[in-house]
Amino acid sequence: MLNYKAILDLLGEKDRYLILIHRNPDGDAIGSAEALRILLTHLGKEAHVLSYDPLPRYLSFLPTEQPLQRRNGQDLPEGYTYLSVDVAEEKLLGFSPADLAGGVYLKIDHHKTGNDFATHNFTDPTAAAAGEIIYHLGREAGVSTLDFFTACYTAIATDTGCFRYSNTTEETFLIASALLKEGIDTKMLNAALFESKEPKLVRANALGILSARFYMDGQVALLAVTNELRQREGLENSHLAELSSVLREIAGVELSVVLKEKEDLPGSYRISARSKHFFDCTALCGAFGGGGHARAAGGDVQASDAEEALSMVLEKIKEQF
Ligand SMILES: [Mn+2]
Repeated sequence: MLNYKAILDLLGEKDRYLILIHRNPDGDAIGSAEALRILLTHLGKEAHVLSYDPLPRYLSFLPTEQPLQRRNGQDLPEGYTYLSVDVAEEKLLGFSPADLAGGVYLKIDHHKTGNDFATHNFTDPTAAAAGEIIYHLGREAGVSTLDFFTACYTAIATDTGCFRYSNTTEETFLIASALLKEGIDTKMLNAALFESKEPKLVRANALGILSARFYMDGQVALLAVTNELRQREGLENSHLAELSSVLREIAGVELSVVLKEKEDLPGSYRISARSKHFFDCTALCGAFGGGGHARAAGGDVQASDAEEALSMVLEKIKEQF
């Protein structure tokens, strides 16, 4: 198993890097990738973040350099070594293996499930966010800029739901304390990350709460978002990001599952599962070819319509609950 020093040695061996993140990037994806980019620049390397999807607007305040995106199917820039952060499985990159000449050199992740798709792989499932790992790497490398600490905070605060979710550990608070000592502006950051919701996202949350179905004495909340609903309401993926955690916030709900029909693949639904205390979301999502964390996981289900998709998932929940 690699340690921080060994990872820095590996990073020392190449000169030009592209940092890959997962599709529909969240605060940990962009925060940890931006922090790693700053770290690599500190080491004298050339580095850029490369994202398949655009950043959600609420995160656009963060990067000091906006991520690269492939335009109109053109080839990716040549001569770079690929790294990935916060990506559990290769298919979440969006880019195909054929796109990524030479493959991924180093994978840094914190998901409990996933596969070692890179030449070198470092996964710490005890880290609340990939940003915790990059924070330690940065300390080891002597990075001390405010931009670096701000990116780390964004990663950690978002993946822990502002230090509320069960992945939050003593270590998480110790890092957060150190970041505050470094002078990051938590007032500005928390307002930008948690109190700057787009009206459409709030509307999607409201619609979700009103149309969710509850089972097993209210312990299970299920919701399907169809392409028809998306079009009618003009909702983008980023507007649907909070649905599963919003449903989990309801008293008595142990498990919330949201099925989102894929815009580019009608009849295929992305499963987003969240649990509060005990239900293992990786087991549920594992039954649908996915994975993640015990309290938050994802998968995919194919069905002829939303009703069928919901009943397939509900059946599996009843087996496992
Ligand atoms: Mn993460």
